[in-house]
Amino acid sequence: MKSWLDLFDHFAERRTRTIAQQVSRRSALIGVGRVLLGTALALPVLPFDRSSQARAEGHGGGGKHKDPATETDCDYWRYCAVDGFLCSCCGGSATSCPPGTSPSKVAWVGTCHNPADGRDYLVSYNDCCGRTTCGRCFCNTNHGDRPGYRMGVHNDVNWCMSNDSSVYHCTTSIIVGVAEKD
Ligand code: ABN
Repeated sequence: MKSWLDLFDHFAERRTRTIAQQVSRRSALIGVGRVLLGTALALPVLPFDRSSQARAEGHGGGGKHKDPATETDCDYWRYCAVDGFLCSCCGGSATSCPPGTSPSKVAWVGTCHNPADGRDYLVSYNDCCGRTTCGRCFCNTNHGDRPGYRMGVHNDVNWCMSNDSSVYHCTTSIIVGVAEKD
């Protein structure tokens, strides 16, 4: 008595022989080629979720580089030497303190390159004082910062220290000068 496996083998062999007799090698290869080409063309347009790739390339919220960056993004050019929470995310703007806070009397100053016009700008990073820490959009680019034992060139400092209230809220980035062109 033949088993199911033998019957299946027999059926498969008969089908293969019939197909081999009816279909030429060339048309079989053309068929396989069509299937491969169709797959290659169809797969890239299928609606896959590519958002993680976009985020890795910086087109999302916390990515590397976004072009052009806006004033709530840490990689916005004028934030090149900041250490603090961006006031633009805290109810103020890149250049103004949020309501209920006042700008620090002393500040850290950095030099940042503006890719839009190819010039270098002197940027004053004044802290905004008088309300508890904002906690949004922390940005720690710190270009030009040196270790704490070199106090005059160290930026991890609460610049509200000489205001009436030394409570730190967020940091602004105000252009105070432009470098001469070579
Ligand atoms: N300049 C921002 C800041 C505030 C408090 C402590 C460190 C840094």
